[in-house]
Order: sequence, then C-alpha cells, then structure tokens
Amino acid sequence: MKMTFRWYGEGRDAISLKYIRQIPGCSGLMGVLDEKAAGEVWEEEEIRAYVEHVHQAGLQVEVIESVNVHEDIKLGLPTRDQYIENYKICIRNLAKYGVKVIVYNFMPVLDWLRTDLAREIPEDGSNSLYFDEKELGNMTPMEVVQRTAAASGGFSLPGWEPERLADLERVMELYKSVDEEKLLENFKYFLDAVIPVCEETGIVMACHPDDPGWPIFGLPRLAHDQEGYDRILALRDSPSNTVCLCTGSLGSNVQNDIPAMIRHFGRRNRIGCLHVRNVKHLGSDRCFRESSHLSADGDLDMYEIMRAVYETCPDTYIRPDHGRMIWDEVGRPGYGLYDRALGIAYLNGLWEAISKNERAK
Ligand SMILES: [Mn+2]
Repeated sequence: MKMTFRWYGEGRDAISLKYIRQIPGCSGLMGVLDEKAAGEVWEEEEIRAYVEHVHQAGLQVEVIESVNVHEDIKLGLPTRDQYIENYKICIRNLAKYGVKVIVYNFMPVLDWLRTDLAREIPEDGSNSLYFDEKELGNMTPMEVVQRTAAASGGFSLPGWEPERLADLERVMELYKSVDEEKLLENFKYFLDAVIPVCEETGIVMACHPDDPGWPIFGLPRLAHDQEGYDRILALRDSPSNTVCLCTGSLGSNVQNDIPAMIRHFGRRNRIGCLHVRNVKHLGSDRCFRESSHLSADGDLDMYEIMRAVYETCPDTYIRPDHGRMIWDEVGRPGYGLYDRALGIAYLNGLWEAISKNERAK
C-alpha cells in the first residue's frame, strides 16, 4: 500500500510539500493540475515541471486526479471526438513522467455536492462538509452552486470551477435527452477510445463514484453501487478500466457494504486506488456529515476496510479523503492539513497491526 495525500499545487494549496513530506508514512501525492479546464491538453512541459518539483520535495506522484472528462463526451455530442483526442494526448504525456493512475469521474454536470461546507460538529467544535437532502428543498442546481462558491472561502472546489458553471442551465437542458442507458453508451464510446491508449502506456483509469451516492436533480448517475460499477467495468473489459474506490462517497449510500465492495473489485484486480474516509449519518439515510477517520466517529468500519484492502489489493494507492477543520485551521473545505494527517497516522496504524497480525499467523 502506498499512502498519499491530495495536493492542489504551489500557490493554490496552503499546505507546503515540506509539510506533506513530514507526515509519517506518506510517500507521495495524488496530484492535481486544476488550472486546466476539462478537455484541455496537459502539455508535456507543464507535467514535467510539476513532477520534477514534487520529486525535489522527496515525494512521488504516480496518481493524478481530475483529468476531467469534457461535458460533450458525457452528452455524446459530435464535438466529443476532439476532446477525446486531447484526453489521449494527456494520457500519453502523463505516462512519460511516471504516472500510473488517472482518477476521473463520469458524473453529469455536477461533481460532488454538499449543502454545507462547514457544519459545526457540536460535540467538539470542529466542522466538516455536510449534506442534507431536505436542505436542497426547491433550490435549482444554479442556486446550490452559487451558494457553494460563496461559501468556499475563495478557493475553487473540484468540479465547481467558474468556467465550467457559466453555462450550467444550457447543459442541464441538454441532459433532458440523456437517460441512464444513453449515458452508459456515451461512457462506452469514451472507454473504447482511451483504454487502448492506457493499455499501451501502462496507465489505469480509475472512476470516482458519485457523491452523494444516488442520482441528484433528475440527472442520470451510474457509479454509486457495486452493480453500477460492474456495468461500467463490463463496458470495456480491461485491467486498465478500474474503480477509484472512495469509501466516503460510496458510504453516503447506506445500502453499500464497503468492505465487501473492496473485496469484490480487489479480487478482480479492478481497484486503481482508494480514497479512505468516514461518514456519519444523522437521523436519515439522506443526511450525513464527514466525520474524523476513526471508526467510532462514523458509520464505516475502518479496520474492516483496511483488512479488505490488505487481503485483495495490498499494493494499491490510498489517500485519506476530506478531513474536518480542526485546531482553527483555515483552508480549503475538506482539504486541511491536520485532520487528514491524523487520518494517515490512523490508517497506517491499522495497516501495521493488520500486516503484523497476518504475518504472525
Ligand atoms: Mn473521493
């Protein structure tokens, strides 16, 4: 298992690479070039400069997140072919600099969604990302997005980049003719084009789940349970077509048995990487907050999760996912240093105990 940390880049992330290097047992990043719009080519020179900079700090960068899929690809518009060609160039360019895994998602229009980015946890005065479907009420997607942008403290959030949102209403309209089957068809068209390039370059595509893990605003969504992922993997049967198993996103849906899902996809060699965090449901299946990583603080059993990883995909990449904001840290919601570093220490502790116990058997 390779423990990593999400980092947004120099000048875009308040956390320095030096701090990340100082987290015990953290060997690298899941990197982001989030100044790039979906569909744009990531030039070789930009990737080289980025990777070398990370290496100089003593960290690896074998996983890249948020090579975003252009909306025209998901919609199946005639313009998709140009964006798919650009995506293939990105894959080739990233492979040249040692990248092994690309995390992406195929969610229409909206990436992850919360109704509060800093909901206080009454027990200890920290705060975290929070979702309550009731609070969505009669809000339109535009209202939700504007509210999220206003509350994000000047940072752009993954999936909420202003340039993507400019024509939100137009895109929502286009999706009226795209149902689940049509979206699957468009997904297959994309995978049929990019997976051969991945196979050739030794990269795996890791599809991040829907968050929250069910359809929102009547938009079709495909990646929020085992059955849905089975369908996605069957679209193109290849070791390069994999899951980014995000325990928190999948765990938002109380129907999902996360350790069982890890075993199911891990045994088939279809886990590209994992995001590991905990969630706590609050009085309803559709209301939850992001808790600390500790099993006792949330609904997920982190020991069972790490054991499933140990048993079925022990060489994978893991990172802690969103953390709470604690110790008065100011930063990007969900992506502070302190609670995520605590998450790493805890997950590494579980890993050491599980490995030693297994080896002693
Ligand atoms: Mn995630």
